[in-house]
Amino acid sequence: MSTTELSIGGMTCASCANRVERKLNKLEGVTATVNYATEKARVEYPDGVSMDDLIATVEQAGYTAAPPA
Ligand code: 9UX
Repeated sequence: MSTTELSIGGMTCASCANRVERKLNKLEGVTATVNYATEKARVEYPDGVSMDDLIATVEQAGYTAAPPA
């Protein structure tokens, strides 16, 4: 299990954060909380999920995601 904080781009209303959150939480073993104000997603994810999986999931929802610097 790992934890990361992704920077989310493209969210233009608070519901966007909920959309991103639900998408990430659909991944097996993933627990995500997205903060619209800070544009950050705190994500706990299992060994079977990669950083690229997380980013691809956010991008499929129509937003951008970047790992911590
Ligand atoms: Mo708000 Mo975001 O109307 O995809 S939900 S812009």
